[in-house]
Amino acid sequence: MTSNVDLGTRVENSSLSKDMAGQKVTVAGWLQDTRNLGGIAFLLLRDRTGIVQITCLKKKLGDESFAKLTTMPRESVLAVIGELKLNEQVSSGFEILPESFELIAEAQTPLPLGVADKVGVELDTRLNNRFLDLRKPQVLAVFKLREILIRAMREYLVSLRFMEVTTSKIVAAGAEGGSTLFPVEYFGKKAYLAQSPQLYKQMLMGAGLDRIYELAPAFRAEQSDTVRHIAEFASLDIEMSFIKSEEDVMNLLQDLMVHALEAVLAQGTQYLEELGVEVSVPKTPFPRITFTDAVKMLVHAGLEIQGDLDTEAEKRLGELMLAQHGAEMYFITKFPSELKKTTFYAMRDSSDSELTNYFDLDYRGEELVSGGQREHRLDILINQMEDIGYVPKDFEFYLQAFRYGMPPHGGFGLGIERVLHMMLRLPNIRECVMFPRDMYRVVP
Ligand code: AMO
Repeated sequence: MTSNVDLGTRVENSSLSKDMAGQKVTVAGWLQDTRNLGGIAFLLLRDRTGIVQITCLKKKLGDESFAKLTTMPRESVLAVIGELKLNEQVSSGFEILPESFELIAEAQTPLPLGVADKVGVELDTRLNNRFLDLRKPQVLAVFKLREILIRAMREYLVSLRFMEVTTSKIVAAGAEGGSTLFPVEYFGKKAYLAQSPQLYKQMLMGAGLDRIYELAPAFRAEQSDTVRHIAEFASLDIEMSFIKSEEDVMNLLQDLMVHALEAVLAQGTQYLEELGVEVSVPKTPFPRITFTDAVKMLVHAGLEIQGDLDTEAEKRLGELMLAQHGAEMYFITKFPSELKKTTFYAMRDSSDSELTNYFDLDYRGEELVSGGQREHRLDILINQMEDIGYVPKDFEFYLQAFRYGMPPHGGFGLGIERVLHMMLRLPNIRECVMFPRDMYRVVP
């Protein structure tokens, strides 16, 4: 009874319904499970949209076909043509009775990773077998939500007439400090993978593009192995001109976050349920706390703070902001100049040069975004570079853009995986990348 099934007529599992009772349908997917009771067997066939039950009757199929269908290894690819029949005992209310089928690709045994099994598996094993891991609905859910989040962010920026740009990821100079640069052999010259599009997005303000955004990979040779750092992340970068202060950037950012989370709630219910997480949309305006006040709050809570906030301090601040302000998302503003030294492009506060017009956006104790107002006055920018020992000549391609009319501007860089990490309360940021890169992993 095996036949060549016409896959062109295939219906996705989520498109099947009780209304189709009596119709002949073609379905195809991966064999998740087989339960053989002798004269009758139940197969679960999964595609990206869901699972359908295939009920095989030995009497109807004949011994040979029945044996073939019911002994296929799990996760093999199978196509079935059969009648959709109502059956109240099945959770969907229907099943398919096969008339013909085709084993398209048999899976080898044993599987390196169970797809349907509920047993916990180490993240490393899952990542080593990511193509199988991604067959699990709860893993796919993360990437469905990632897609919804990104689409909503794009939509929002486009609605405000931001133009999408793509800048080069092979660069001659780093913008975010030398310690996390990946060197690249570039036709006998020294080059690096871009840590961020920082210098280019500013140059585009000099080009008069006014409002731009880019969603692209950013590369950081992070030496520390943590649950919130990866070596390649998706960075949503924006830059806007003619701002009065960093407040304009923060206002845009908070509205962007609200729009994105609203979209996740509206379009992603099924995936949030799959993951068992609840997401709430924060109210605007997000609380703003200066860096200095954040330190005071933490010291009051018994922490010792020297210099920047470390992971523990950030986490604690997240708890305090939730307890005292009911806020999951909040801005930390006016970062001290001392802490933003390598950020030579950050504008200093006009009334206190010890402070910058720079902020972070944190979500329950993890940094999602940093940004601020840039220094657009060339002489001050060069001074700030020289202060940290940078040679302005190395950045001439960038500085040129400031010589012929550079408007005041600002922007931010947002880590997409950081948003997902916190929003979905996942234990490790690597769960939010299909094929993550870190100190120890470059395959698959
Ligand atoms: P910054 O270096 O703070 O700022 O990076 C911006 C945001 O990028 C994300 N991020 C990371 N995510 C995962 N793994 C990493 N290793 C990693 N490193 C950074 C974080 C962070 O908040 N040019 C500035 C932005 C700007 O001012 O426009 C910049 O890159 O979410």
